[in-house]
Amino acid sequence: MTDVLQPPADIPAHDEAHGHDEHHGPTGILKWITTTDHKIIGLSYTVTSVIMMVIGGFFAEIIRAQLATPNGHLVSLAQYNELFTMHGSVMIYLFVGPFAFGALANIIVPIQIGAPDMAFPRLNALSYWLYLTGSITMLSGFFTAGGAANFGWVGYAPLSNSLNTPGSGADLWIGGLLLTGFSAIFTGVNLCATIFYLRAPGMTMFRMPIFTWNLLVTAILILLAFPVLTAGLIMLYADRHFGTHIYSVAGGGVPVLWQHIFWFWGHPEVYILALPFFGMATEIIAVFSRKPVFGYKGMIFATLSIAALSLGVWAHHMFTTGVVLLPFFSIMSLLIAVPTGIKIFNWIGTMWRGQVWFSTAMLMAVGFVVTFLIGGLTGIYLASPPLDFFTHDTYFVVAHFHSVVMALVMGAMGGLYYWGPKITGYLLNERVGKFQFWFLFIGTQVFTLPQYVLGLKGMPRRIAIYPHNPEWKMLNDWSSLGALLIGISTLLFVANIVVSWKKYPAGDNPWDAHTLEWFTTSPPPHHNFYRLPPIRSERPTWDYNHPEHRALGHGSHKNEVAAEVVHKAPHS
Ligand code: HEM
Ligand SMILES: [Cu+2]
Repeated sequence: MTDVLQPPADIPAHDEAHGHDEHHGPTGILKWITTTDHKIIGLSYTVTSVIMMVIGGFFAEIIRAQLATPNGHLVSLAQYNELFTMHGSVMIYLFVGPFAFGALANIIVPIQIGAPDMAFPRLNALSYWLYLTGSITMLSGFFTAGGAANFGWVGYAPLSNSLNTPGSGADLWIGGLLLTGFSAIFTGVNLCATIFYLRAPGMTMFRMPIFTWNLLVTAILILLAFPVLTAGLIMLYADRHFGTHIYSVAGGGVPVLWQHIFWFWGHPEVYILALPFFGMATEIIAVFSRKPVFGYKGMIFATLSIAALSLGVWAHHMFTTGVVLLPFFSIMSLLIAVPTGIKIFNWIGTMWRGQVWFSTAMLMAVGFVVTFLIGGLTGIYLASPPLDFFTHDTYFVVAHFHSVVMALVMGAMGGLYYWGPKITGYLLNERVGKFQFWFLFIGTQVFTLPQYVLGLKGMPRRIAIYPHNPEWKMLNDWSSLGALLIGISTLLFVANIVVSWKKYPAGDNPWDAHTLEWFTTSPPPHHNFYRLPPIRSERPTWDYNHPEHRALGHGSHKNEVAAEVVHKAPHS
């Protein structure tokens, strides 16, 4: 058998075609608006979501500046409510999610499984445009007379009804969420269809890269969770404008129903946000330890059980409401620690006795694991009702979820350093990258660790001033300093893009990586591949480049014949 699948005669050989776009049609801005190429859509997602991160981060810096003194006057109390609401909303709804399953997944999943594009390229384009318009809709609340939404990113009833929050900023928040919600649902459909139906010959389910596996599970969670939020938002809108009383006691409704609906989406959402980065960290750690993933199947089953459990823990956000079964939701929440622990051990196992190369991407991945571990361990405390009663609505909670979400920021940066060169064709500067990492990592701990103590001392969340507790100032100052360091890390990232602009050509496979996206060119051609290597394990590119190591891979050699087929784009 041949070692490389040769292109059929009608596909140009890889060198001649490199750099040319064989796709006919509009150019420039029209090309961008009409494109259905998953890589260009993914790049649009990347740029938009990173801008959202900068906007959300800007709000955060204002919040931290306000809290640096006990009686700050930087913003009014009303503006403060808008700021923390929109900070949380922008970060969760408009940055992390779209970055994970819109940007990274869109660009990487089809290439990792040897597909020419997503299964439904036009639906994919629609997802992006819904996301962009939804984001603009939500942010436009700032330009209305009453200001942006101000009831927290969770929009609890009855605070969010038309009596307590009359303005149109709240309606724009609901409208923006409906649009981005549909965007996410369509992406979920697309990812499932792509992964189930467009895998290249030889790419069996248990040879799929862990990143793709995690995105499959993420997509299924999206399909289970997001429609519930969408329904809840429509009911909220009806309560506000059509005279229904679904969430209001006055008309016989139940306010706490909103919390059930919101968190039935909201807790799986935590894993919708995190699983893509788990997958990404798994790949980066394996590549930069120059070893296969330790416990490949164990990782997959851990992901599946995390996803299953995550659907049954929503009421751990509602322990203090008094209307949920505490032991059940507590035990279910604690159980999630088991598969998560398996992952942590597998990551350590992957690095164990490997030749570890601490590139920026690897530092970000390890920073992700360490910081997520801090967030996960403090989550175990919160999953215990008596301890949660003590810390509910304090800065302990703010600290817990910022350990988690700042880990995701490190994950996002790891993804950009690792996969960015594949899609742009150029590497980022490693020295600036390492500075960025250390500012981000140290900044994160300086920002969150004092907040745990503040929470135990009783500082409530969502307060703009604390004039009667000047003793909280010192820890708040540390936290604000951490926020400043994080802000500097973001500036270093922007600076790195500027100084590295088209400077360091990446080549096809700068990291000597494992999976199919590293077999094709950087950036890949219009339909991703001119040829594919035989797929005999979950590391086809590595197998191809290191024939001497092939026996170390997973999977058997039984299906070699299947890989003989040339994978060809179905349409053009
Ligand atoms: C520079 C980094 C960040 C800083 C300095 C920061 C700061 C803050 C602060 C001080 C609060 C508490 C506001 C209050 O309760 O009065 C807050 C709330 C929040 N943050 Fe962040 N944050 C950062 C990054 C993130 C990221 C990356 C995410 C999510 C991906 C995020 C999500 C949230 C959410 C959901 C809330 C709760 C908002 C609410 O209470 O309604 N933050 N942030
Ligand atoms: Cu939760």
